[in-house]
Amino acid sequence: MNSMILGKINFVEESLEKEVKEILKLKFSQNYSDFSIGEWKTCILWNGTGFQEDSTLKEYKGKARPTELGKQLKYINYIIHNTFNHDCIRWVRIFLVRKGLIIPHKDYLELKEGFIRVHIPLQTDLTCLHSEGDQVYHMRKGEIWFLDGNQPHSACSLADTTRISLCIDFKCGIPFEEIFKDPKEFNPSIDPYIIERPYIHKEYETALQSLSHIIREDNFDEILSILAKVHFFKQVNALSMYNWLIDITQKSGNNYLIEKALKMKSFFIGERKFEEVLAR
Ligand code: YCP
Ligand code: CO
Repeated sequence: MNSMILGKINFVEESLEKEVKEILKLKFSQNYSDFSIGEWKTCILWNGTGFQEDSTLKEYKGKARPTELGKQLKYINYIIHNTFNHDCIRWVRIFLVRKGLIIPHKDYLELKEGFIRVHIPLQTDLTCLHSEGDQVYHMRKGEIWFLDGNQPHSACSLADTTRISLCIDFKCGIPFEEIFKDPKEFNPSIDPYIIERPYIHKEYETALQSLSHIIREDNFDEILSILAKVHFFKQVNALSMYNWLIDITQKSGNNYLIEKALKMKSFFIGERKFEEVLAR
């Protein structure tokens, strides 16, 4: 796994709790809803222009500016200013997920080089999981995680917990020490919380393949949702869902669904144009 823990923030519980209440009142953007199933949304706190509506990830020159909503989160801003190297920050966003997930994908396919992406969970519990390739893990509150968006990855909160994560994108091509205000804060010694999963039985996989008898245009999304979740509780790669989906649609004999499955795989892990939105 390329993703790793870079350090930890020791939040003042009371201040964080107050801030989480403020975050839950914010107006979130619908951008990237084609990447998600269930409740998943984002709010832009800092970007290149300071405009709230400037919500499509892109590279730019210069320093990041807080948006109107970003300015309201005083404790988060205090934490960012105290912990990180302001000059290298490009995007600061909140990612919220509840009874939902982000479909396994690669980031930056639509960009030239991408970013160094960091996540810091603000509210979470053990029902909230992340994955990269063959691994599933849980990010604990306050941990500063580097997420390698170039690797296939996914995230979920399948139960009722509202998982709130602070996502900070730094400019590419700098060593991890440099994202911190004080390079000594870089501390890659914390062990990640890895989730062990049971093997997938033959019967289980056969049952998944049998969805070819059930799949239709009107339940495609529900089947997609079943397939995308499997890797969080069975020992398979995050990308297994695409092979299942393509097999299932091929066995169904429905050309429209086959095309849809192929397009989906390509959009999420192959090629994506800037500002392209997947019709779902
Ligand atoms: C991004 N890409 O990298 C978006 C957000 C999923 C995919 C969510 O900013
Ligand atoms: Co991603």
